[in-house]
Amino acid sequence: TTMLVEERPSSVGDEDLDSTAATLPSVSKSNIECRWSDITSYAAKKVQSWFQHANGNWELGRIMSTSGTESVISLPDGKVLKVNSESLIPANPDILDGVDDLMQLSYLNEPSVLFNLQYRYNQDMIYTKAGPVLVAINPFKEVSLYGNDYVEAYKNKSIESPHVYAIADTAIREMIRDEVNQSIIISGESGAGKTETAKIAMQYLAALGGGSGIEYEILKTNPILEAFGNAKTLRNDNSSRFGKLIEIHFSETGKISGAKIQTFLVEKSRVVQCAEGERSYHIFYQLCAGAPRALREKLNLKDVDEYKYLKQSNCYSIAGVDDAEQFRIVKEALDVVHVSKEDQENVFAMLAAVLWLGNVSFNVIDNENHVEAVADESLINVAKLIGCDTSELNLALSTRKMRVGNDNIVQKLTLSQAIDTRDALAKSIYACLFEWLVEQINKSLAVGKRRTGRSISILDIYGFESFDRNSFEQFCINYANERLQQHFNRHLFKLEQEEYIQDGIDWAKVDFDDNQDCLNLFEKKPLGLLSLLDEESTFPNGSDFTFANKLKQHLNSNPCFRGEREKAFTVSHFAGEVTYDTTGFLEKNRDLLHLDSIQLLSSCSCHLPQTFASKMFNQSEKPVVGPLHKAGGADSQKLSVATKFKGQLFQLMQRLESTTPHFIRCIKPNNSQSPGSYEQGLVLQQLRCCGVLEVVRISRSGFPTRMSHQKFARRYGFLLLENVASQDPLSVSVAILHQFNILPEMYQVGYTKLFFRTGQIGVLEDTRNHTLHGILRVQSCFRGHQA
Ligand code: AD9
Ligand code: MG
Repeated sequence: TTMLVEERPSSVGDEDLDSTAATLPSVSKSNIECRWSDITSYAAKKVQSWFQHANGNWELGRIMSTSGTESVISLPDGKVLKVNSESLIPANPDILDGVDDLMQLSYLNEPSVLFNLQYRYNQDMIYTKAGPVLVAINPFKEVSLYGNDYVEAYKNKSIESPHVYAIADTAIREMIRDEVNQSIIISGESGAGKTETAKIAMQYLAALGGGSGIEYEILKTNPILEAFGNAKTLRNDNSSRFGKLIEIHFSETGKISGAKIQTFLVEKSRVVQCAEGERSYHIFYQLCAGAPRALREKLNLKDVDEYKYLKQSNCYSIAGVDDAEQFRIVKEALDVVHVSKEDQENVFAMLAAVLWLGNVSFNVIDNENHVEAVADESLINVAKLIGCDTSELNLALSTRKMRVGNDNIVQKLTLSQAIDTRDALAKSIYACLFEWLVEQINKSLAVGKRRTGRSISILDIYGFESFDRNSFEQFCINYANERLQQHFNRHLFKLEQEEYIQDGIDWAKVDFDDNQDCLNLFEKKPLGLLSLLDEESTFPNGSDFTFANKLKQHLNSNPCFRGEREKAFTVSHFAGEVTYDTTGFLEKNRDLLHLDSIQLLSSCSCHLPQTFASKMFNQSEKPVVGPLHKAGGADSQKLSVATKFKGQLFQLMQRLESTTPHFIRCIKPNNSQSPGSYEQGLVLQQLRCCGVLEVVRISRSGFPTRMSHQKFARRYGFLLLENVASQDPLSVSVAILHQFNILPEMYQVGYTKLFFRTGQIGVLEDTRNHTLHGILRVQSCFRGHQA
């Protein structure tokens, strides 16, 4: 019998008959193409179709009959409905349920994609490929997909299912094979799982490239950065309030040799104000809960509810989190990255200073509402902690030195001005502390002077945000996402294009719309959103209102822009329209710290503030010439926040541009951070926003399936009904295409390969499988007879 199996029918002439026979289900599963051209023929086959309920959810139904524009469908619960045929969307055959790459779906419509992801999610298969992109759906519970066994399995390639480990593994291999730096770019909205995904990728890289011990330090940066840069928000108990790029360096032998962290735009405003139910940065609560007695006494620490900055949001703890224990973990991590005990204490002193600053209050001293700080415990503590006199501190908080013409004058501040000055000081101390920490970590992780190796960068940046009310923070975040999206599009498009050009394909047919128009709206000079914002920010009399008017005046003809009532405007982002309220834009963009505060910090005796003060001076674009203080204007000519951010983004893009990118898109399946709940509408909105459907669309508009002329002719040649005169693979291929009536727009013939649109190969594959089945059946009958 063995002999007989090996005896292949000569007409097949296929090199992989045996393997095909063994894997029939998976071959047909990946390639079946449904070519029913109209709903009538669906009905004939009682095919499955998507039906949308009034609440927006999709359900799978079976078409029972169709007449005219109406169809009768039956739903799983037994209900039978008469619906408009046009409202039905074709569903994939059962055999495609839960495929691990969305590209394998015959129908890539929204409900099919949603259902496929849900089908997998219900079985804890949280990872799915969407062509070149990995989609990760947050499980909100522990899933047993990680750890040493899994690392080993992905390393040995004994598991193939989509995973962050697989992405990290590909990155390492390609880095070594191609000698090109790699990047893993993680995006998704708040709470979708970006930071966790980044950590999972880091774990894999550390496991494979470990050995020197530096990988341990790299992993320990996570608890530190999370303590200082994450906070509980309404969306995520551990929300990152900064963007992060970590570049992990490898030696020539593939071992980790060091790392470098770059951070982007930390949300400073959270230090002085946060919404009800949210928290400020974790580290404040950790310090208050976990500081040992000696430290408490030294810093005069109180309980969290005695600090106004922490008290205002009415939320002190996070379910399931022990802040005191976290404090211990952070201190240990600081030890690991070589922050000395002395510096650690300085850091804690600065945190305490920020907390006490929030408690500083003011007394009105005259009838023009001018104020003076109350010389109470808080003022005394702040002065002690930052190392200055209470009187100096009081002056810095309640007056402003100005230069008018040639005269120096001292202006007294009103209550609201003094509060702003106090808060600006607190925000600056915190932001500088954060920057200083990142610097220390980088020193500890520094790659040796011989930078011969290669690197893998992991980007964990805030995702696209669209709230009821969107402010300057969303404006910056969404601009960043617009830039990232362009990188994403360009890259995926470019790859395709290169292969088409190489094979002589008319790639102009692959139409593609990018988001250049929206980026231009932001970046064009002088009439773009960023330029106009900066211009208005330098005008002494500029206000949010004049800014909004200026936008309307100059940008209303731009198709991506729409002026709104009052002080608002709308931008058409790639992920949807967002309306921004300009309130606070100018102030946040100027981000002024008055020179008095800078001088105060540079003169005080504590070691850290001096480092900060020099940082603040360094932020100046150029040496400040002429009068330092302009009445009502900027105190120092430092870069605006938006301009600085734009510069950072350009640098980031340049760095990413020189790497081979791997994209991971995280999805949040529900808004309650709870396991097992998959809200279709929410998932769909994110798939649209983060461009997953777009990628699938791009891939569809391209020709993702490729096969050489030889392989194609070998694989399907035996299906030809008529003999082809010439036996060259190209002629055979063309004859096959004609026989199966594959439409001309569905394929392209290249010099060496045939290129097909998604799913086109399916019909051929299906027929081939049927024919092979038939042949095998005949064979086994034959075998039976012999026996
Ligand atoms: V934000 O933009 O920083 O607000 P992220 O970073 O996208 O957000 P994060 O990684 O913090 O979200 O995930 C939120 C929570 O989801 C985590 O705290 C975990 O409780 C949960 N999560 C995310 N990914 C996983 C996972 N792979 N396994 C288990 C997860 N839990
Ligand atoms: Mg995060």
